[in-house]
Amino acid sequence: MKEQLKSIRNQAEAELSNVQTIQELDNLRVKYLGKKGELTSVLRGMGALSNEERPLVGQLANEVREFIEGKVAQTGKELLNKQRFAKLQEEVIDVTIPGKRKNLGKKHPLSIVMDELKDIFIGMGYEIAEGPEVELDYYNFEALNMPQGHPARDTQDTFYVNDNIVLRTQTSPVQIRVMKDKKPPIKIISPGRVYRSDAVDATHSPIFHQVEGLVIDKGVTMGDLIGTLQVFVKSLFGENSKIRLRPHHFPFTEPSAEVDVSCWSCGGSGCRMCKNEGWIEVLGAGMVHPKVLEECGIDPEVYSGFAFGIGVERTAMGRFNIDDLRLMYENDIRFLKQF
Ligand code: 2NL
Repeated sequence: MKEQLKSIRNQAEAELSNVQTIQELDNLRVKYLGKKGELTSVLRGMGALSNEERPLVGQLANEVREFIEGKVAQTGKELLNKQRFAKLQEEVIDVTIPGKRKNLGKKHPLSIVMDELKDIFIGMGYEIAEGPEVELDYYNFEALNMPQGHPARDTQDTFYVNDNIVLRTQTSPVQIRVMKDKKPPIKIISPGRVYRSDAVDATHSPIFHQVEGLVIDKGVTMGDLIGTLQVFVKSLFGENSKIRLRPHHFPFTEPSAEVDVSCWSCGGSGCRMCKNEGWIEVLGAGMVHPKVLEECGIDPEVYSGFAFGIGVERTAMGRFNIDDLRLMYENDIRFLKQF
């Protein structure tokens, strides 16, 4: 029996030293130490031993058991360590590798100016009105006192979808729709994209942006228009800015004016920015033509109003000193990053 125990011990030691996985280890533990294991079955035979031999064999059996238990525990620890180490190796992170830089976009200069314009007029109590970019000829021209064959139509090279439908050449049709829809008082701006069949160059694009404004109420005068434009220009170009109105003609306003702002670069003394004029044209405006009011169901004997149109591209080019309109539409991040 002593020989048997010793051979169990040696066999267990040999097998345990080859163990690769926790599962294998567990199988060996059961094989040697379990209730039906090899050691137990040897101990079962101890009854047949003499009284002298029994304690000796018992002691040896205990030693072998303790030896195997120790080996199992130690092998278990080693396996666990090995596993952990392998996992750590797998998960190694090289903190010295350069990171991937996120390419953050920037607000487009047109959006910056568009948002500023909206903020200024919202601050003065205006509401924002929107409408279709594909518009009926009626709203884009007829209702604005430009009937078929009117010479002013020629200055707005239009994209026609068919005889009755155009891409809007200004955002005025939005205002026509509001006037037909609601009773005065009306105080709105209509920001948005407009279209003209122009060839592309440094100052022209077939797509551009406008913010038009419209105020209709009893007793609205040219003085209200001028005061509004003064507040607007000071907010956008600075407290010291002044405006100058030059008589002009639009079919949809009477009287009409082109509006200049004192040069934001030199303050009016003359420089490159204003081509030595001291003034820069920023918008057109006027008192809404009685025919336009009438066409929209508003009695010109009771109500009056003013309207104005601001070119967003032109304003942004002035504000940011951009000399070529095409830069606005090329989406070059090196351009966009500058604002
Ligand atoms: C420009 C400046 C302007 C208007 C737009 C307008 C709108 C209605 C009635 C009357 Cl519904 N007027 N808008 C007025 C004056 C100027 O735009 O340079 N346009 C060609």
